[in-house]
Amino acid sequence: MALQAALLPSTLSVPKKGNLATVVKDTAFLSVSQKKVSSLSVRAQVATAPVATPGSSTSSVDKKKTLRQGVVVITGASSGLGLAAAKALAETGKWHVVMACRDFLKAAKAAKSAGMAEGSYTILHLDLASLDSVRQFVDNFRRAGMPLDALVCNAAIYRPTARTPTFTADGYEMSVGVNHLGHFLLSRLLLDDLKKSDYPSRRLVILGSITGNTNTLAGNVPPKAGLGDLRGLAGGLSGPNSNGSAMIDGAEEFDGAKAYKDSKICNMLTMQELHRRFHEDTGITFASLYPGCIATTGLFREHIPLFRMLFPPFQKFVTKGFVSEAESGKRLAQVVSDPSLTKSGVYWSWNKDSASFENQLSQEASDPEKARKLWEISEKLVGLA
Ligand code: NDP
Ligand code: PMR
Repeated sequence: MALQAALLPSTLSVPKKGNLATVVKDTAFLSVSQKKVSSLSVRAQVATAPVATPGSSTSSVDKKKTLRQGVVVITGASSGLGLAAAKALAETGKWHVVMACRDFLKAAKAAKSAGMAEGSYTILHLDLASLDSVRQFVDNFRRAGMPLDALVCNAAIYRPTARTPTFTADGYEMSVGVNHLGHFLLSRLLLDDLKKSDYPSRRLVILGSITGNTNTLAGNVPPKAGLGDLRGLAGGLSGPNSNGSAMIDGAEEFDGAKAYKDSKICNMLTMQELHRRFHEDTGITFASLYPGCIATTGLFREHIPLFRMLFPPFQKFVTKGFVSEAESGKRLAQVVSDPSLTKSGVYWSWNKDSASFENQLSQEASDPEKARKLWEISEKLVGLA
């Protein structure tokens, strides 16, 4: 069937996009943003314990509290879901969005053309394909003096046609390096900042996907996700002193589509491991989600043109799993800030009427032993252990 042939990963390859990263070093610019964060406050009902925050005050008359703006960091906010969620959150006036992006100019243009109000966001450079850049981002963020109330690990790359691996600055296979290892280090470092926040509901959100879950039809489209016994990751994922495999399961042959799906299992396992290790002590909400099939985003930029043409109508009219960028942005914004989604350790999804529900992960994506092992190996690879 022509449609199936077009939608299944092909062997054609498309040139990789160049990286036009610009590093933000201007601390004057950062301090302007900081001022904006603390000076803009939002009237809101606070149901939780009182918070002592800059810009907050209590009225003994109406028992209302002025809640300061929350600060949310969103990785990969220069396009697709990340940009749509950044816009949705910024528009409420309740959030200042830190857009953590590898391409400063692209992010600046994207924010402008999305109509985001000046002062509602700050762009900071982050290239998840470099662990040094992740550490530098954390330093820059801290120097900016903003609190951290929510972190969204959203950025990702998908290399469906790649038959040979490419590598991060640290020598790790690119999909796992960017989608999982970069975010793993970022989450671990920023956890301290989330702990320090006095915001009523602090959240750490990591994007998952249906295609990483083999308990779904979409998750059974080949190549299927599967981490095996993690021998490829433990073997260094082709980095320095690696055992040679660029696949997490240690497979000899590289498969770009599987590498992405594997990285999504890592994202969902990491969220649950964070929940087990830190939720009770810190009260931070850890969550993951499948936002729906946003078939029009840049995620598919490396796929063949025929796929990019047929995928949106296929998802709209055949699977009916299609969701617009704007709608997916609202869903992610909900996971960041909706008072009814405070439960930790949940993988959220939405039904046809766009109502959220707690979804079931596949056996592998919810295996606590695998999550622990993944955590320990990842710690070593990012230099935390
Ligand atoms: P996009 O390609 O539109 O967005 C991905 C973002 O990640 C871009 O902003 C991109 O930056 C950024 N990025 C890529 N590499 C790096 C890097 N090395 N450092 C920093 N940022 C980087 O894709 P989507 O919006 O579709 O994807 C967003 C998330 O949603 C992903 O986690 C994806 O797995 C998930 N998801 C998507 C689905 C879909 O149907 N699209 C379905 C399920 C989950 P740049 O703009 O510079 O390229
Ligand atoms: Mg899938 C039954 C529903 C369904 C849903 C919700 C998705 C979502 N897909 C479904 C079914 C199918 N897909 C079927 C039956 C086929 C065979 C024709 C199919 C094919 C297919 C391909 C080739 N689908 C894909 C691809 C991709 O390259 C995308 C991918 O795997 O990216 C990793 C993809 C996706 N399908 C989805 C979603 C959400 C994706 C992409 C994004 C992601 O998981 O992040």
